[in-house]
Amino acid sequence: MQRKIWNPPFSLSVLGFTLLGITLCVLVMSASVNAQLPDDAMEIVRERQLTPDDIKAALATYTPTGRHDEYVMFTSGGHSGQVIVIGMPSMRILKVIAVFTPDPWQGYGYGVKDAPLDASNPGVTVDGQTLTWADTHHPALSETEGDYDGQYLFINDKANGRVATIDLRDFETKQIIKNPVALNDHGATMVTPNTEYVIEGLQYAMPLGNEYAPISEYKSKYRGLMTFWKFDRERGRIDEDQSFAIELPPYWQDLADAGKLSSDGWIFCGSFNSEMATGGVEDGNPPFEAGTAERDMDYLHLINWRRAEQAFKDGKVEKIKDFPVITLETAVAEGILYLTPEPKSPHGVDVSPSGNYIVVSGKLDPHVTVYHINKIEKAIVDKDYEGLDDYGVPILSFDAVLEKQIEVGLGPLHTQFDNQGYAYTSLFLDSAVARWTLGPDAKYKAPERPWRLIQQLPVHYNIGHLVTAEGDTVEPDGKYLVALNKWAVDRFLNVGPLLPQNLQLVDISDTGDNMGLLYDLPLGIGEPHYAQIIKADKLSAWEIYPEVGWDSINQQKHPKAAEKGSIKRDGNTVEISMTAIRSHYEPEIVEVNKGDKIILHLTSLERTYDATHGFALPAYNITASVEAGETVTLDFVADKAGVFSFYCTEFCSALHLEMAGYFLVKP
Ligand code: K7E
Ligand code: CUA
Repeated sequence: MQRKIWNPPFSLSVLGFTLLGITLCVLVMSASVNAQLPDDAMEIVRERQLTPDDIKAALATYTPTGRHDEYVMFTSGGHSGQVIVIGMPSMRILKVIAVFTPDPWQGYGYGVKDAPLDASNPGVTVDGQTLTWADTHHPALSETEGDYDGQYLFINDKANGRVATIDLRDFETKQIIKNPVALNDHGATMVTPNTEYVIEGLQYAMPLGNEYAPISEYKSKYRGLMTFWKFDRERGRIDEDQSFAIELPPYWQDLADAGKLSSDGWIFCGSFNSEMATGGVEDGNPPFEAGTAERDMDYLHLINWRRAEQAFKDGKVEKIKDFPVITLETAVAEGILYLTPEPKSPHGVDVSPSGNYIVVSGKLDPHVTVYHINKIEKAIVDKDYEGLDDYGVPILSFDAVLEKQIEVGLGPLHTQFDNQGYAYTSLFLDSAVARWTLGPDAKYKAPERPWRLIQQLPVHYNIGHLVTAEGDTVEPDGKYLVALNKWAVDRFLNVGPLLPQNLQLVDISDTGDNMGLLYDLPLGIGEPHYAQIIKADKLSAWEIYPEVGWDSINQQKHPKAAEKGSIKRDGNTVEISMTAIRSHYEPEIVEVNKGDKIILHLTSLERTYDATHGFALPAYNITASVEAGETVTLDFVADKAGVFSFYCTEFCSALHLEMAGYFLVKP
């Protein structure tokens, strides 16, 4: 698995470098730079032992200072609980968005009132326990007519069954909600084509509503769940009051995808424990890994979300923990839920850009299995069932809905698409990306050789998800693919036994078997699972907040914003309006009594791009960030007597160190 460095013997080496020189000239000329490759550049090539492919990759990704990237990738931060924003093709990290985990730099989770991580938020303090981390898996960009619109990003917390909303006007988290019925999730988040709903699927079946039931009552008491969170675009919030869930059999529902165009209205969701294994290796039972893999087939779930929405609106729901849930019985009676077999321990399910093909990967099957939406819909109309499952759910006959099975390699997990009629499947066991051709599809010119494996590109190593540019939309861009590899092994310098993930940028612009590696990005902050790549010009984030006194949590003028400093006392409550501008706060001296309740509104008067101030109050565990124009409110009790020097944490000006004050608390 060692990367071969191109290091030929001397005579060959001369020839090699001549060839290399020619390659470089061609490359340089194609960039319409009218220059010979300078000697010192050749010197670098020799010294660093670069191959022609290395040089091509370097030229394809190197981004000179001030030049901006063409694409932006949002990748989950895994158990860091954050989202990482990466420019492409440079693969430079632009930002880490704090989502479920406190972040001092962004002043997120350290005292700002009403921020999503405020302990009073029921999405954060659950049953008295404040959660300070998450296992983020699947980011989803908001869509309009099936295409990314650049407005919002959603991401789930697998560990605790939560969903967060990020506003892409300022790249800040606005909302965290806890699913009241489900403990965990996984097949989430993803959106319906107009972001009507953000979908969240439960992973490990449980007694719904977090009740207790012994494992011996698994079949009768444990259930799966899919939740439909209604998105209110105007407010930029998930509207919990318009949301509902569907009860599912306890099959460990896994990845899901929303139908689009021809399959709009459907949700497809895989599952991997149709055996309903209950583990117990300590009692001599097969462990879950064996118990869940006994049958040759599991069930792909087909959920008609428009019918589900209608049933919810008609009140055909039961309340669990006050949350409306469509029961399994209703789901069957209303034609909301169907199953169809899918091969052994499936993982990913992905809908092609036209909506016609639904691609499923069985982790223990070297094939991808492709279904056609027309066949699925026909089988439903014809009631072409091979039976009912234990819960009365119709199982569509596999032969009736199957379009094709293509052998792509070992351990297929996830599939993405481009604009040339290719599909790309990650091969975990083979450590490779498989490129294969889709069948005839109205959307693209029919491939000359449909349903063929075209290339397996080795990646390093143990790839999980892969993502192509706008690959989840009705209009993928092709061009780039990123392999999100779980293991890095020998790719980087040794940093101890806990290694970074390796995100590898792949060039997929060429047709045929010409995919090539361009860049390795080590990410040493949790395990990214999935990502979304959007054309950078679809994003239009603010440079500064729209006006001075902006409440970025609610995206409106802050009711307590003030452009002058003031201190007002009312009994034991001290309300302070503080301003910040280079390089002072006003007021600078605040004197209160021990036990006073402090409400501090901090407003940045700045109107300059990138003029950020911070506010650190030691011993009180408070740190805030105020970007140009922003007002934040800090709310705390002055329960420690003493002299506390507060100061600005951003090096905002030459006299930044002078941007300080005293918070005096009289005993
Ligand atoms: Cu395959 Cu959580 Cu999307 Cu990870 S899941 S790889
Ligand atoms: Cu404001 Cu440093």
